[in-house]
Amino acid sequence: MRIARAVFFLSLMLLLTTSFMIGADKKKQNSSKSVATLNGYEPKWWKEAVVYQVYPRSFKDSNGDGIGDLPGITEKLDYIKGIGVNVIWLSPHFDSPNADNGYDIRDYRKVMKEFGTMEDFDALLKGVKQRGMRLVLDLVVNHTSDEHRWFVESRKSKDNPYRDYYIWRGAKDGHEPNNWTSFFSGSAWKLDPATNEYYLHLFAEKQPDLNWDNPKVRNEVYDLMKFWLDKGVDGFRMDVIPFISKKPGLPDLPPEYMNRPQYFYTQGPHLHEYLQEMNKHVLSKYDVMTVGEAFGVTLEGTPDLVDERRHELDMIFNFDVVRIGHPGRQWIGWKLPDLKAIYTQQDKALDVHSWNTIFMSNHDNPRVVSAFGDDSPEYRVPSAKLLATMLLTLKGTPFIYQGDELGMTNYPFKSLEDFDDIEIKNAWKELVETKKVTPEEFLAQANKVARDNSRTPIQWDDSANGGFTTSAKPWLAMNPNYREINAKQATGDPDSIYSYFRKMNDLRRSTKAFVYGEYKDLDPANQKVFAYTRTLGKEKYLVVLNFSKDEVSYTLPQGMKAGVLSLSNYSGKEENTGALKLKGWEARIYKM
Ligand code: TEU
Ligand code: CA
Repeated sequence: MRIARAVFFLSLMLLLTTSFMIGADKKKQNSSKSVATLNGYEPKWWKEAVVYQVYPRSFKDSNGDGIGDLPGITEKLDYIKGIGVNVIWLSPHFDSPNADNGYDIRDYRKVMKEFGTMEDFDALLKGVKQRGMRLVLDLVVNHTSDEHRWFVESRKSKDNPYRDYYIWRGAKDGHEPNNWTSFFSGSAWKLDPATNEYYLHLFAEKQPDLNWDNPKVRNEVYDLMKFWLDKGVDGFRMDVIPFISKKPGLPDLPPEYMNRPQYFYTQGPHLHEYLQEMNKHVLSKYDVMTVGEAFGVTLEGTPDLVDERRHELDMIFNFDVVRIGHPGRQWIGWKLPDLKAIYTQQDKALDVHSWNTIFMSNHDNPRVVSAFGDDSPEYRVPSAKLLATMLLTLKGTPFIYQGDELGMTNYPFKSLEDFDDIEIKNAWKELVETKKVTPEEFLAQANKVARDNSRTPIQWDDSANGGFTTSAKPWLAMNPNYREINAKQATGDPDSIYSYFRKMNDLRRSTKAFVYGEYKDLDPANQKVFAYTRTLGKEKYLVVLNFSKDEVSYTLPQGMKAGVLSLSNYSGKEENTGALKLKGWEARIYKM
């Protein structure tokens, strides 16, 4: 008995010491862990990913009500996979009264009824995973819908337990508490009759801003994030996340910010503290990716959000490129050297501890081929392929917006009735109804910059309403060019933009230099040609893009020779020399 007990204790001791030693060993390994880096970067799946943004309302209608829905997306997952992408970012699919197409959320744990049910969501997630892809959701937590339960309570009385979930102020000298403006026209304050106080809304009146200084609000957000992460989603795109912390005392916008208030709204003192808290409580516990929509964040301010040692976000969307042609409301156009300069500045501003995104379009901006390429019948296809080449070879995680793989174009808007978007409708009231701008001028501008340009439904085939819906009336009119430009044509044509995206993605997937390689602009001042190299160790690629419809003879600088042609958007012969004859909108990739 005694011996048995002694043996038992001895073996227990032995077990404890060995497991302690294993533990100690593990710790040691961790502290001195040296991950093999690539060009100094720590490899991560989300750095190597290519993301495809789905705007559910416009993707595919499965039940004939004219509105895209989740089963519609599930039905088309092979189409998405066929582009060669491996992450899907889903624009908001949560319960919403749709004042701003789902960016006004009524219930974060419910699926928008027009889009389907939670079972439909689970089926979508399962389908994404089965195909080896990942799903990222849109986290819209700077504001909620005014129909959210929290706001319904909050507005009831000054002593309601939810009052402090939002930002309420009394009038100042008989008017709004300060001069802040809403991005959707007018004041950012709305007087609420129930308590005779104003609430803050940086976007629509139906989008009251949450009060992030209230720890209860922050915990609610962390809980809802966990709800979706525990279902197995792979991260979040975070809507206007730098606006969550407001400047104490809510001071007036200084005059120099009146036309660019986003640069003021991002200056709240607790932004980084809240993001680090979110990381600690939620994100650090999952292997997920985060991308912050950083409207109003400068390049200098970017590392503070994305430097991996700070544990805030993985990457952000910087607006410099997407807004180069329309920094304000007006379309002013853009010049190639300025576009190149932005990429160089971004590369310089971020070191190996930070990561960038590359995107040129989304649901808030015009179509990529209309804004950056040439959407005329002659050059639409080559220029869309050239843009795909650039998007997938610059340094940063690329984001493709739905329909860009088909070369979908801006919409020919003819009257106010053609629009759905609250931003443009409010702008019409502000500018046309007050006679500041004529209807003709307004429409000419809207045709260039309006958000609805990119929100028209996906053109699936050449049948009625492009096969998007069996309803006679899609929620937003189809672009009439669906008879020529559609997925049925594109998926069956080896020379289509869609097929080119797939080839380009195949090349990128097998070429780490396009992900981690050093970036160098060879010829920053050239007005027509964008030529750059991506170098990772001995692997070096040259990308040459002719951003014009003119034929260009381009001599590579410093006696450089092009190398072996890897991919081109024209079926031309290889020119392994230092002098290249480029056709209009020709794009070439060489292995050097
Ligand atoms: O966008 C905010 C934003 O930064 C702008 O692009 C905005 O859309 C507008 O054009 C400014 O003039 C995000 C969403 O992407 C957008 O769809 C929402 O409307 C907005 O936030 C509010 O949630
Ligand atoms: Ca539907």
